Amino acid sequence: MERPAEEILKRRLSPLALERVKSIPNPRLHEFLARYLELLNPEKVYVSIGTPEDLEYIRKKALEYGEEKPLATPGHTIHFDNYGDQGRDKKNTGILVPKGVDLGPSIETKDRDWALQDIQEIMRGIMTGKEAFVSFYCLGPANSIFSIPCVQITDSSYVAHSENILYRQGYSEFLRQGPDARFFKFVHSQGEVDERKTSKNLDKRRIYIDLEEDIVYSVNTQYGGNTIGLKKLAMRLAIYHASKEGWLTEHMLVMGVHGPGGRVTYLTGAFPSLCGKTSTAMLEGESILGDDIAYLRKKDGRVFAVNVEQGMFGIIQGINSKDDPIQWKALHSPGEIIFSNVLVTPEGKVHWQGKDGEVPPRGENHSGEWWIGKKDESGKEIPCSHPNARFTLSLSSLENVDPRLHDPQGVEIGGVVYGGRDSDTSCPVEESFGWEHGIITKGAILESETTAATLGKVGVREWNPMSNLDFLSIPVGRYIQINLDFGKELKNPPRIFAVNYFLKDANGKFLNEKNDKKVWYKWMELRINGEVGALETPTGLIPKYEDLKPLFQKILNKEYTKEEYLEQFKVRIPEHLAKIERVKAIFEEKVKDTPPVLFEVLEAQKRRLLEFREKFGDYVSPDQLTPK
Ligand code: SPV
Ligand code: MN
Repeated sequence: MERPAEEILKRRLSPLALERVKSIPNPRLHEFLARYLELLNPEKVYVSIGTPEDLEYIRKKALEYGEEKPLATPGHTIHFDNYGDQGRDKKNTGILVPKGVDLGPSIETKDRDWALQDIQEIMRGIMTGKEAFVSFYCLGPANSIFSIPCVQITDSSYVAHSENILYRQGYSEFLRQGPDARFFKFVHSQGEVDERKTSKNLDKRRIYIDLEEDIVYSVNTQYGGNTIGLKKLAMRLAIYHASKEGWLTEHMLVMGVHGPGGRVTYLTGAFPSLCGKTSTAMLEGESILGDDIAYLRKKDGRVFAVNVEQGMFGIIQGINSKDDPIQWKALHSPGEIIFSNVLVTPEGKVHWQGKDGEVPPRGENHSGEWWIGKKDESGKEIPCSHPNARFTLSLSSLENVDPRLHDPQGVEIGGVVYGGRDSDTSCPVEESFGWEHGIITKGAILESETTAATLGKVGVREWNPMSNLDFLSIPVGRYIQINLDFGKELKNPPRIFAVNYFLKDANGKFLNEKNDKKVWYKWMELRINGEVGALETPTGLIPKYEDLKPLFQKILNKEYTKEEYLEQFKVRIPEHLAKIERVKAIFEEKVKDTPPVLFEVLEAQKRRLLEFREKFGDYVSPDQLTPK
């Protein structure tokens, strides 16, 4: 260890903590810890290497410091975020860029010199009198080409506890990779807290991502999406590196879809937040590898994916015993779960919007003491739980966890799915004509109606390429080009599909039930394995009624009528044309370096739609389509 890092660490760490840190043969790690412990000035530092005692210590501290409270079920705790800190803060989250670098208008950036000074000022001495936790993790399975070691400093025992559930421990990965390790660094402080132990100084909330040093700073916030370093903060760093090295970091679930004869076909799926990603990954009868973030790499002309995480920070709104039996069971069993921003009754039971049973008349929720009918400052009724309320648990506590979750090779991907919240344009499931067509028309032009996962207005249609716009750290045009290039030189590229769970009729009623998606995944599995045909539309390939009907019968024990099918799968030409015009304008005005092929593919799609309209009118029934 170089001085003065050694001197600082000696002064700041206990002999055991120092020994743990010094055992990692990486001077850059020592310097990082020394630099930030000095700046933050905690009263004491706990260095966790992920032993059972370390994990227990952090669990206990979360209770002792009041960031979590115990619930009636053993192992369950509740954490509240500040009423104004219930989602990702897009405005105050920025990629730090040197002068002259422009990532385009869709990506929030901050001038690097200014931001570093700003954050250092906010963070100087912010942990005075507090305990800091230093933990080591690994993104992706250990011992693998995917592995990225990470180190986190935080003064929030809730954040450290959450990370212990959500991520693989990484101390041994630091030891294995030694001085050459490329590692990510996270510095978080919740800042001053109020009497409810929630971050108080939200006006000084900052989340800054420094690509140059692979450091993310987060301060004066507790909400997981702003603070859990390895989640969406690491994602920006990983996207940057992946873009230079020819692999992909995606906002994607990874799941095994179980086909006939015990066959398992692995799919990844990208959905904006609060659009059914977790419920898809948790479909009954299938197996889950991950519900949020995937790394994808190519090997021997094939695509392999891993889950970056090993736990779930899932949305709890709407979870009920009928639609979500596995989550329901896990959420009602003893074991380690952190609930956040749900209602807690005086008996220590939890309730959330859409849960079975009656809403309890009173309790504590994200707004403090709560009773039915309570209104916020603007006179709006406060629901029993926040729509972005969450639960944190380990995937190992789920009965449907896929046995290959920790496979260092990853799983070979047969299909990639894109889906958004779209009330009037796309049909429930459609395959693209190929990789390029899929990346462009299913991924790059994806739109979705906004949700409560980010602060701001809900229900506004927004363009969200690959559901990844919030997390991009490179220009959008380049990101799309990298996705297009990734499909080159593949022996049998994964099929690309679009799904839409949110299609509505003219009266605003959903055309599908929540569980109909089970059938779409079985159909995709059969398509990937060449076992069903399809009908060709101007925008892709849709299922035939005769293939869906028996699947509905078998999987859902449901009579699927021809009328339902025709309504759900009709080609909505005016809406598709309008969408092309909307997104073309965005690409022309807001995206630098759009790959020219994007415009060509959209033009060709527009031509096909116009020809179709000429022949069949505005709305085309699947009965009029040609089998393929
Ligand atoms: C999302 O919002 O996409 C999430 C939760 O998965 S967060 O950690 O806030 O990103
Ligand atoms: Mn997410």
